[in-house]
Amino acid sequence: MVLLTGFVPFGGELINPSWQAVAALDGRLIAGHRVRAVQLPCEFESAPRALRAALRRYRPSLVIATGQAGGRAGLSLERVALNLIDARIADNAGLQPIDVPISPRAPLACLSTLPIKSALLALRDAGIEAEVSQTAGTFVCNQVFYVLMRALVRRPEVRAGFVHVPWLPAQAARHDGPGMALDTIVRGLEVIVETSLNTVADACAPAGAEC
Ligand code: PCA
Repeated sequence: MVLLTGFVPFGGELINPSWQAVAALDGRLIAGHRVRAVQLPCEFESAPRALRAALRRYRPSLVIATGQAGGRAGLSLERVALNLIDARIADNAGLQPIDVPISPRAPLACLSTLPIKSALLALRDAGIEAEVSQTAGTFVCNQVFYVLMRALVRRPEVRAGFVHVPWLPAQAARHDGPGMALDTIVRGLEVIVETSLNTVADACAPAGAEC
């Protein structure tokens, strides 16, 4: 099966598009795989536990964790999970760790094992705005991404990664920033799941960035 995770609202928002989108895919059959959606708390202490419990419970063959990245215009296929927390705001439990590793003595970074380039091309073909992102930030999403990749380090056959999604239109209007319709986010995640299940070797296409 395919495990999708999304987050509860955080940072004063009333909704989190990541959860709304994966919840819409819960129970769906994609390329012969049943989709299960699990909601994660936006808390440094409990999110990794909830993720590990879901991995044990469902034994998925593909895992895509998702979260809200307000201010980004398209779906962000995250490339790198950093072993670092630097919380700009407190999490939903009131914790604000600054400059601490997620896992002491573990590697500084892990890379997504999703075929992010093939997914990028498939999203563009579907007319859905998307990019490969070189940073998932240093908050709870990056922590969950890092914990996910470490949990699967000895199971390379289980592909996993992280996708950030934009604000929904109503949130975007309040922030005067870019947004994306829920249907488009849902369709985009479906495209990423399909591509991840159907691709053996990732495409070779440029998606880097200059500074
Ligand atoms: N986005 C936050 C945490 C939860 C979410 O949906 C982040 O990008 O870290």
